[in-house]
Amino acid sequence: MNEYDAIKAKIPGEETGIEIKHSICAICSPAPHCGLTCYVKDGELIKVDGWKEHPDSKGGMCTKGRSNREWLYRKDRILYPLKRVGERGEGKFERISWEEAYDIIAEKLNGVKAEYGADKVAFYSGYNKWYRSMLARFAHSFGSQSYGTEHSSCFASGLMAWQCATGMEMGMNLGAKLVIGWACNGYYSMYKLPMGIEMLKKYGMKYIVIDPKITPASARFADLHLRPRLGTDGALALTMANTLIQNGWIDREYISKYVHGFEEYRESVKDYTLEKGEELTGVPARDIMKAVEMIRDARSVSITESSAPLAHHHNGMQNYRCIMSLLAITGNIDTKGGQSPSESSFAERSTGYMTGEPKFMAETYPHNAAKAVGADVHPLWYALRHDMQANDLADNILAQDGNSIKALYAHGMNYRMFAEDKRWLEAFKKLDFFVDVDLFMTDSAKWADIVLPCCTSLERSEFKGYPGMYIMYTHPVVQPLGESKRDVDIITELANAMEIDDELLCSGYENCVKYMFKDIPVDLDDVMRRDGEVIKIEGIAPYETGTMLKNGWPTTTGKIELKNEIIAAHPEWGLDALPTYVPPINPNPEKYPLLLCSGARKPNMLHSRLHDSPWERSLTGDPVLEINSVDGKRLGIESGDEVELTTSIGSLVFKAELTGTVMEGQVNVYHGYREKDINSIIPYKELADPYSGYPAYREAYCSVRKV
Ligand SMILES: Nc1nc2c(c(=O)[nH]1)N[C@H]1C(S)=C(S)[C@@H](COP(=O)(O)OP(=O)(O)OC[C@H]3O[C@@H](n4cnc5c(=O)[nH]c(N)nc54)[C@H](O)[C@@H]3O)O[C@H]1N2
Ligand SMILES: Nc1nc2c(c(=O)[nH]1)N[C@H]1C(S)=C(S)[C@@H](COP(=O)(O)OP(=O)(O)OC[C@H]3O[C@@H](n4cnc5c(=O)[nH]c(N)nc54)[C@H](O)[C@@H]3O)O[C@H]1N2
Ligand SMILES: [Mo]
Repeated sequence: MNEYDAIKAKIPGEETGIEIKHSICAICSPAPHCGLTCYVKDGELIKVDGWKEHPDSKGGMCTKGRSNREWLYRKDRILYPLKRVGERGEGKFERISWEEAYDIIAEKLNGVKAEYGADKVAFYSGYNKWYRSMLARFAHSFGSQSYGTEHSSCFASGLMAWQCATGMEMGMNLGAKLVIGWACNGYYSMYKLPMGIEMLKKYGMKYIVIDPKITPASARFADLHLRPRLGTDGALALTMANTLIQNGWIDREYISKYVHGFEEYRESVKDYTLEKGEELTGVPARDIMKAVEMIRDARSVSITESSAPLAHHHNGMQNYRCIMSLLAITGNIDTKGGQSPSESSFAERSTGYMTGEPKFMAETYPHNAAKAVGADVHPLWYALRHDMQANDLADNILAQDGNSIKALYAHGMNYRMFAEDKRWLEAFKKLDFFVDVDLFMTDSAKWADIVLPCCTSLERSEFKGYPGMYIMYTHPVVQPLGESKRDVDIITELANAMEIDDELLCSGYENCVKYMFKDIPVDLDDVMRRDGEVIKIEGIAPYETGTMLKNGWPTTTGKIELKNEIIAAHPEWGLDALPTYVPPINPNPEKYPLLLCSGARKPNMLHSRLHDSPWERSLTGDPVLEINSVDGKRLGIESGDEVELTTSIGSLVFKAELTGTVMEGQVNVYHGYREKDINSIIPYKELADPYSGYPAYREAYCSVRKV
């Protein structure tokens, strides 16, 4: 018996002094937030495990979850409020009290408001989701529309595509007979998804993988694996659509009843023959046909939602619309087994019950203030999201004109998540004032004037909803380290110090959540008392398939729009109202013959988060550049060689790894490494998606040579 099993065998037992408590892992955010069983001795977390009784994660846990103890006690945790004493970026700070920190921030932000207007302060959140409703309301009640998040690069583009089609958020349906894993490798990015699919495949579900890379998903359960060149998915989808239409394998009745713009769409796709599809995507025509036949033969079809890989392209949002239009013409939206409505109900998770969170965030929105940053550059983003496209913030600051943001208040700012990220360091220098709230003294926090310490999910109380009508309220497993506080308390206390005219916000997180839940049949005081329990909310009827089809969609026409009427009404935007395809842009094909995909997920790492956790880092390994063996040989490169990767804005040196999993003509690099910061050489503006404003992290053209 090893030491841990020996301790476990004794639990529960007074002689060990070990307490068992439950919490959630917030390293991935918002989903899956797996339940944790925590072992605590003398106030210290000694071990975490999966929480078997948790209705959503059921004891499951990945290595990232396993590293929660290391994450909690990381050496670079910020323990006290800090004030900059050196130059910006130098990382020299002195400890101050919370009162002093709030006084300084209140004076500075209210000062910018008095001198330049509230709209000259931007509010930003990185990947974390749980406090966002409070941060958004804080920005709005202060008077600024420029509240933005990591959604500027993640998730919202797909949502915008659905907003164009159905006016609302939609989700994959695992009840489908055929699921298309379109740019999805859940084994690395969301371990519960492949577990479900493996089970459903035993009952006859068919699965198509569409991914240039060979992945565990393509190897383990693809009945068919199509490998388009990066960013050509739109052309593939339109070819499939045209083939379905030409052969009459579409649902005419469904289209005539529920779909708007079919005739124009049909006309626009008619040149996408199988031959043209093969030429544009590299997928053999016979394989495209096989996929089309599988769609024809399936009683129901659903497609995985893509937050990132499909969206991170110049034609990202449109590619996504092209893909989802396949479901509209085959009658697979809001029908049994088809894509179904899946609105985020609380803290960006779809739970089955709809809270008043959107109202809470929107009701103090300053409609008369200057438009959010990015509204002029990415008007569709602004029309559908109404907030800041954070990718445009650096250039807005650097412009130093009458529209430039003067102060930035951020929770979890990580400048390296943005393409062409060096712009941000220049922009930080130009700001009058910058506050960052983080767990760790990150390379971005070093540029702030005031750095505030927040605490982890293990040190805080938080409401969390799960699919299946669940709700829970966590209790701290250990006391917050140093003087760190919950993000939501920092926002509340600051709102009070700034004398923000918003009584509800100033009354604190628990009151705000009660307000959001006021129409839900659950007693939140009772939920708060029940430590370590996940509670099922009774008395809400689940969504009935077909309701939206029957009642009409929240689009201009009330139908599923193949032709989007919001875009059609704004010809000055220069955007297509139909789902259209534009190939990846190559500024110089001779100089840059290879396509670069940066950021496909890897187990054991999450964005910038775990590279400084020694155990996780040991599992992750050092940065490499993956290149197809044929290309490698042609370029005289062996595995382990140093190679220089060059894009139109810069170069980085990597160790090469020759592989058969990456397609010829492409290379793959992982993001998140500070020492090989791939976003420092990915151009932003010239490749950005004009619809969503997303960077093309997955289709920058490049060259590779041995050094
Ligand atoms: N090249 C390339 N770039 C990418 C991507 C890609 O695929 N390729 N993916 C994009 C996508 S999809 C995403 S989602 C983004 C993610 O990018 P980011 O939003 O930058 O994500 P993280 O680095 O995980 O987290 C940001 C910060 O939040 C801090 N943090 C962690 N927990 C808390 C907390 O509870 N409170 C506070 N206040 N801070 C906390 C972390 O320490 C970190 O400094 O990256 C994008 N960038
Ligand atoms: N371990 C781990 N898990 C994570 C994260 C993490 O950083 N680490 N991040 C989380 C976040 S914020 C997100 S957004 C999700 C993303 O999770 P996923 O949506 O699964 O995204 P990726 O793993 O980036 O990409 C999935 C596959 O898409 C393929 N792909 C890339 N570009 C294209 C393309 O143009 N066309 C097609 N057809 N395929 C393409 C890649 O080769 C890859 O195999 O993961 C979440 N889960
Ligand atoms: Mo993401």
